[in-house]
Amino acid sequence: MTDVAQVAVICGSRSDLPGLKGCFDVLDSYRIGWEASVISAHRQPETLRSYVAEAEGRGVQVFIGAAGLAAHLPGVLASMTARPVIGIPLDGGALGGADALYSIVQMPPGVPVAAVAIGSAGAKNAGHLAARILAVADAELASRIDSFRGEQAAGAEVGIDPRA
Ligand code: RP5
Repeated sequence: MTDVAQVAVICGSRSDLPGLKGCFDVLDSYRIGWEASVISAHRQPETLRSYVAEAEGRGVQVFIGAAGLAAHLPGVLASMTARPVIGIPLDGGALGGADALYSIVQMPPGVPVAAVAIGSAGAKNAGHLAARILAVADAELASRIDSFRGEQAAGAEVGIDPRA
């Protein structure tokens, strides 16, 4: 794994961290360097702005924002960087994550956020999507993604007995 973080994962609350394990595991599986921070978009907007600028300066290429409830974080991230932003809606309240999903997926035109599924499936897919973005300029990573896809396809194969 590269020591340089290419992906920055930011969540809005410490309580969000357990839901992101799948994202970290997927990034590790592709040997992508990542860093994680807890910064609230609505409680610490200045901290978030400084962090994004510093992260870009260190070489971060893709930002992943994870939040529940009104889930401003991915959209605010997209307002602060021209690099790709992936948003993970977390299931943190009475609306089962639909609130966060709508908030993330309904960004106005010109401020794009790539929304993934609610919860752990989305956390994993955020890692896969970040890998695919980085793989556009990284042939070795692209090859690791191809291997994963091959393994996934093999795992999905079902033996069908034509006589049955
Ligand atoms: C969001 O509100 C966070 O991402 C978290 O999912 C939710 C609750 O935050 P805390 O009350 O734990 O800070 O901003």
